[in-house]
Amino acid sequence: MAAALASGHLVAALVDPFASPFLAVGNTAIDLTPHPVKDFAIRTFGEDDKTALLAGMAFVITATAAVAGLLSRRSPLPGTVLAAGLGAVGVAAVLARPTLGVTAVPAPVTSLVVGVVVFRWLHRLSSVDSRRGRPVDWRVPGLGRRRFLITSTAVAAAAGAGAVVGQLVGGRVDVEASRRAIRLTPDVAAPPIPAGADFTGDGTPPFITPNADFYRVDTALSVPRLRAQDWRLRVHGMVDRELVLTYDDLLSRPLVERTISLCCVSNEVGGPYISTADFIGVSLSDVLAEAGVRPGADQLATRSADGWTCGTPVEDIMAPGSNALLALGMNGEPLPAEHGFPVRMVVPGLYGFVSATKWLVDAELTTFADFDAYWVERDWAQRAPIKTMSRVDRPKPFEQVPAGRFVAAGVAWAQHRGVDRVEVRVDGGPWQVATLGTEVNADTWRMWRVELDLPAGSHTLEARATDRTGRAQTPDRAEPIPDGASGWHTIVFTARP
Ligand SMILES: Nc1nc2c(c(=O)[nH]1)N[C@H]1C(S)=C(S)[C@@H](COP(=O)(O)O)O[C@H]1N2
Ligand SMILES: [Mo]
Repeated sequence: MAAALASGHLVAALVDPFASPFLAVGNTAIDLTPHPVKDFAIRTFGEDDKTALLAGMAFVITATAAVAGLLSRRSPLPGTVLAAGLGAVGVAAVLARPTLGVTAVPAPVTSLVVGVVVFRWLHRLSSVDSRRGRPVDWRVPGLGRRRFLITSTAVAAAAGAGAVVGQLVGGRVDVEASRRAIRLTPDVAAPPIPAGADFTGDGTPPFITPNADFYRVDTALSVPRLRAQDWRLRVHGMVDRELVLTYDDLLSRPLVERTISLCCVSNEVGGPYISTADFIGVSLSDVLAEAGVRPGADQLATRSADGWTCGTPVEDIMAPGSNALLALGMNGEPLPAEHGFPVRMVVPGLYGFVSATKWLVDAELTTFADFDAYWVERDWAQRAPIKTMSRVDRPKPFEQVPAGRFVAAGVAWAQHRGVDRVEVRVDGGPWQVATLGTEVNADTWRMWRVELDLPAGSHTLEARATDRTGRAQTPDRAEPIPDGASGWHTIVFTARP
């Protein structure tokens, strides 16, 4: 099994790293996973969900191989059938990947052939003592046993080396060199974050999330590796003229910088999947206007280099002041690879799954009637504006705090509408208006703090936000699926005398 997987990985490195049967099977597993299981994985493993999947696959493959070996003590047939069967699964997975064509097939076919041939070879070595022409007697140490053990160890070592070489060769596209060569100087810089925009001393996150801490959510088992100089974006479909844009084309346009909070629809009430950055990019509505959007096109369907798809309402992009960007950078540097280098979309006010395509390579103007994007096919909503929401960061659930004067703090967001008010109440008492951090713009989160006077004992704290349209955050609890969680974040904690 090791030889099969490693040889396929190595050949894939030469054709397309995503053609590695191990990765292709993993990526197909992600796409086929029923959403309750996917939700469970995100909740349980958080951003380590991909490591968990790879470890699980390695375990299943090792266990299957061990069972096949035991079943093959007499005849090589069971192991041969298994090696061919798993090889066929690899071929099927590669053919099912949306971005891989027939040119990728040599990788899983190599795995299949190497798996079968190596298994039969080792099986013969283990069962026939070639010098004496009779079966190896495993109870007696001797040449036959030694030859088998040495050969199989050598095969395992060669497989390990092959996998490492494949990993190195597959990663030869030097994304970091491409990133380092780029300088992004916005023509219109974002205003500096004013003093008093966050309350980090009271427990809120810093206003700008450092790139390394920015939440990450995507279906990519291995991050697509594209160089800026190779990148192209095709804008087509219901347009007057098709466009093909290069990275340099984008750099020659006005670059704007804008502070925007991005958040994920799978965030539970009180969850961590929201972050804020200074995004640098070009106006997406200008690009679409240049292509000429035909009447009736209500959806911009975008696709990433690894075949993920997203559908965004055209009206949200074209509305004056939409601030929709083809983003090239965040927080002063080119996008990190895991956040979509070279180019991603950012549309303030919409959850990421309907707006924030990373590793963007294709944009087609179409209609909602004609095309369902990746998550829509999996029962999530076609349209998903961000719901007005607030989160309590201090106190933490079940925290023990001193009784008396206590400062509770957190964040609220209602991107594109703006946060107007946050209120907090303790033990179902009167709502108390919180002090808001200095507003940065309507597309970002807003921090809040409130001074409480707490008697000793157990308490329940609730928070609710109201946006600039006057709509208060609903107390009605909803699950993230299909269009975002709702309800008040409620914290139970204790004040110690
Ligand atoms: N190519 C691609 N882009 C994607 C996704 C994805 O799975 N693949 N996930 C989307 C979702 S669900 C969210 S919430 C945002 C998250 O962006 P981030 O990882 O930079 O925070 O990216 C969006 N863009
Ligand atoms: Mo998301």
